Amino acid sequence: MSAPVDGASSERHQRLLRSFKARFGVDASFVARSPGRVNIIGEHIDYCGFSVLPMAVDRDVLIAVAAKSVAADSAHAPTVVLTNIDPEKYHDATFEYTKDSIVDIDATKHAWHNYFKCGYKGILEDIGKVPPHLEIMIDGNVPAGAGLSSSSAFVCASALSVAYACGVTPNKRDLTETAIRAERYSGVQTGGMDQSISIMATPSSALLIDFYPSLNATPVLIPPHTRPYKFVVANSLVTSEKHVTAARNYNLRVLETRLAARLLGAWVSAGSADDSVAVPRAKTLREVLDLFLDSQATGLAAGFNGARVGSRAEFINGLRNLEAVAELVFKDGVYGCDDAVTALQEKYKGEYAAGWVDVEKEFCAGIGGVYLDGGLDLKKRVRHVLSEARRVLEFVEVCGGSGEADVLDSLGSLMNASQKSCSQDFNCSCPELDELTALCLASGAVGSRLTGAGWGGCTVSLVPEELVEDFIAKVVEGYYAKHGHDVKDVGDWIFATIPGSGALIFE
Ligand code: NG1
Ligand code: MG
Repeated sequence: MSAPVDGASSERHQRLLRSFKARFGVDASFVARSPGRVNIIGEHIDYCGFSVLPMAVDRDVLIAVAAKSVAADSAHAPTVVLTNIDPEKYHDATFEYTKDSIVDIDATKHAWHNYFKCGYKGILEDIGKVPPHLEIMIDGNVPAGAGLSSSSAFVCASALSVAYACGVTPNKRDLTETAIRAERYSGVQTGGMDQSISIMATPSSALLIDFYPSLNATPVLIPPHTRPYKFVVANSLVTSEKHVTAARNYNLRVLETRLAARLLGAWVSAGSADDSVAVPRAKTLREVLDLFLDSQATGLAAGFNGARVGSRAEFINGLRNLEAVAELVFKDGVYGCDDAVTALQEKYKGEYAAGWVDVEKEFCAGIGGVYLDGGLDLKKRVRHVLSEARRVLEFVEVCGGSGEADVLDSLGSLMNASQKSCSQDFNCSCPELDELTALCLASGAVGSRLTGAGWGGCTVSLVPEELVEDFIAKVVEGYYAKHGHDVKDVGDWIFATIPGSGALIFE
């Protein structure tokens, strides 16, 4: 078993191996790991098909594995014995492989091992192997429900560990695609950001992750040469368990943006000169944008000088124009081209609108039920998504710049604009996150925003390196002490981080 690269994780590594041996009486044959992530900018736009800019953190999920082959003539199905380094908090679980469904996952009853089952089911469907018996011990130190993607780190490490136990080492892209699909078995209509960064991260850089027209990852070096800086993560300590609140939060936003894309797409196509053109059903806002940029049919599209997107600058202008169009289409709640929303809102108001599926199965695929009692505010959601997609590209432009000018303030102001848009247009912040980001800016950060799904969880701040120590002291005093949290654990709540590596196997 090769020791991992840095001191801290090797102590934790050795502790896991010792606990594994004590529990199972044999040595683990390997350890899989996959990290959590911080999203620097690009929130709630991955499931809309737009690019995002996350980086891996040094918190991860470690999975120690021993595999025992199933005798060919054995009547027994392969089993999995799942244990955790903290057995009091996470009780053991055992389950069996079944030929037809591999393993059943009850998304309505959250259990800590559901995420392992997601990875197990997803990878075995894709590699088409019958697994050996598995003895597993898990040690995760990505804080749960904190917006650092503990769930995806868990699913990615699980899928990797099961593939490896079956003698398969999938390439990073295939493993990422599997993990994105697999996590949806947990009941959350996730985008693809978390799994992509967890698996494909490269040390010392963030990744620009594109989902359209296909999955692609480009390392982005955030310029240290202007002023040395750190990204500091600070947890609001408001736990937001997505699988619990999805029907009113996350999944509802997925539905709103999908509906918005549908209406924008229909509106644009409805303007087509040739009425016989079937209205293409746009699935993501990104495809709507391409519809605009490709289509010569509507006067509005002409406003985007109709050319196929060549440069980032043209694409950014296209986003700006589409923001203006969306303001027009979704003004004052009149949906421009389709009163489907009004009808649905009346029909399902206040109920658990599982009824969406009778609207159009393919349209709502994977959404499950959502509560419409909070109403649907498509104009604000679209304004956030399109402006956020533009901010990501502007952030990358600034990073790629010549480097003489001091760019930290430009990067910081893009992060601040993101926080404002998340809070005021996408309504995925909360009072504690609004308070904490404001305090971070008052304590020396040049930029500060919620990171991950929001509704709680962590913030990420861009802090000039010489101010980091003073910054942390001010936030500990002004937030954790003020709210009566016992500051002895503060190291787990607020920490400076640098981009870390992605999924790995240690033998
Ligand atoms: P969190 O909740 O921080 O793991 C979620 C989604 C991402 C993305 C962000 C918002 C899952 C597993 N992850 O991240 O795809 O949509 O919210 O940008 O649902
Ligand atoms: Mg998560």
